[in-house]
Amino acid sequence: MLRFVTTNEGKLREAREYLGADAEVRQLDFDTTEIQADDIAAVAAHSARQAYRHVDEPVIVEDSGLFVDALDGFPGPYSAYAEDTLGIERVWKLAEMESDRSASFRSVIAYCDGEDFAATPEPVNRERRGQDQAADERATATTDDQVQEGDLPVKIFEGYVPGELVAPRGEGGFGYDPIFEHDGTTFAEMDAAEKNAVSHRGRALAKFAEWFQER
Ligand code: ITT
Ligand code: NA
Repeated sequence: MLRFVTTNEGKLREAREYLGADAEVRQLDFDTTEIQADDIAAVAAHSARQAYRHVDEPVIVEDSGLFVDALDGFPGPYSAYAEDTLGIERVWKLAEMESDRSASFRSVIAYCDGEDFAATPEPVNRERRGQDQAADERATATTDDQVQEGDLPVKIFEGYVPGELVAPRGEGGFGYDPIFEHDGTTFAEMDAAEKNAVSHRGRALAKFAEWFQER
């Protein structure tokens, strides 16, 4: 059993869709103090430690964000705040003024169960789900497989998906999905399985699931 610390139903639905067969995922609606940082991995790791200390059971935290290239990565780590304050229509309006509307979603899953992962062998033969392996590797090069010294160890899994901002289309998904287009389709026009096959969260979940099964 695995606790997914989140207040976001959309994230939970996608994690269950993905991990359903491998692990029972239970929501832990525990409000961790989300530290303000430029690095979503640091935010996720901090929350995972805090949640693990609170429940004393294996936990995952997922921190994610939308990064708009022409806006120097805004809203990035402030994506939830920008969604609440501006709303996705106005984030789209900001991007609409730019000629380059490329953007990406990034996801970081932080796992903590109080144990040290140093002795755990890395999985070999990674099965790739979704395309764009190069982009995936670019994204993982930064923060993959961190083990923090001197604090509760946290294992980090990262996922990335490139796309483009567009005027809102589609009814599915959550958050910024209606304005994020990947290969001609917005995330809000995909069902959960289709989105997981290509999304930032799906990629991070794929890495996590592969590692977690070995455990
Ligand atoms: P928890 O922290 O409780 O898990 P949250 O919604 O606050 O939930 P984050 O702090 O990670 O999550 O903020 C992520 C923001 O990015 C939030 O506004 C989401 O709606 C948005 N977001 C993340 N993944 C997304 C996705 O797959 N599709 C659309 N929007 C997404
Ligand atoms: Na949050």
